Amino acid sequence: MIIQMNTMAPAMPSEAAVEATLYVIPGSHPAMAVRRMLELKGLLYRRIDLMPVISRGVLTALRFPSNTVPSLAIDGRKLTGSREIARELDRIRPEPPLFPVDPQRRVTIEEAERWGEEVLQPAVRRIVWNALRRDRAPLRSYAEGFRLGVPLGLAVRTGAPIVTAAARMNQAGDEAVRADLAALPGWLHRIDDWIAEATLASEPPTAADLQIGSSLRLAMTLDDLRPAIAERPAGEMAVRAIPDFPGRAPPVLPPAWLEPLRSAHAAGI
Ligand SMILES: N[C@@H](CCC(=O)N[C@@H](CS)C(=O)NCC(=O)O)C(=O)O
Repeated sequence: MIIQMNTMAPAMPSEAAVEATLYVIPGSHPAMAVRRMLELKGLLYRRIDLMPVISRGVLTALRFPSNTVPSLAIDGRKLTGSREIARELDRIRPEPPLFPVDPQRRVTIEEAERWGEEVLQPAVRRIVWNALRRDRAPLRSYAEGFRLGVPLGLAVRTGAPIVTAAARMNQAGDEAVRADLAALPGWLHRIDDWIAEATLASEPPTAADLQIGSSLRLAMTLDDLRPAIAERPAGEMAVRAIPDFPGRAPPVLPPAWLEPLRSAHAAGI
């Protein structure tokens, strides 16, 4: 069995219940962003955990607009994509807002959110799949707390074809990932700048904080990357926005690939 239903408590149980079902896969950073959105808004939902790759067929069969997670069925609508879901959640339950009311500030937040989804999110996904292709053992830690319908040990032992397929589907080849790692110091700098100018790190978090924070949280599950992220404003913002993110992978990426990140970190950049 691949689908497993989990009942999640609402953050604010007094809120009127809205019928919602969220489809996720373990380790999915945009799915974690949407989990936090639902939690912050106190929306009761059912979570269905899917296996990576197989998730695509399930979501297609369920007639979601696309075959990726997060996908959310809510109020009779089927939505796919963290950005679309954020907007629908603000419409259904305006408080606390994921987007500011002030139009100019909204544009700024939406730009940061879009960059988070289009640039940072796929890069972190590629890096993590590339790392898991080198060492599958940490898969178990990412699936902690998920109910996939098969024992976790078995899922990890038999997961090689899924990891290979996911790495291929997400274009997580060595060349792309080395380029992502070379770009990462600049991206972290950019996020720190956004925090300094109060575009990011709002309280409660905006859609941009959750979009970017969830990618940073996933990146920080890699021992290869965490030291260069955790103690800077970007890392602190991410932990505030997304307090819990399961998963931990020991060092596995080639040291030469990490050199740009390590030297930027050592230089305090
Ligand atoms: N950019 C999309 C995410 C789309 C996406 O690629 N999601 C991944 C999980 S992070 C997925 O569904 N992968 C399916 C698979 O690995 O088979 C969003 O923000 O919602």
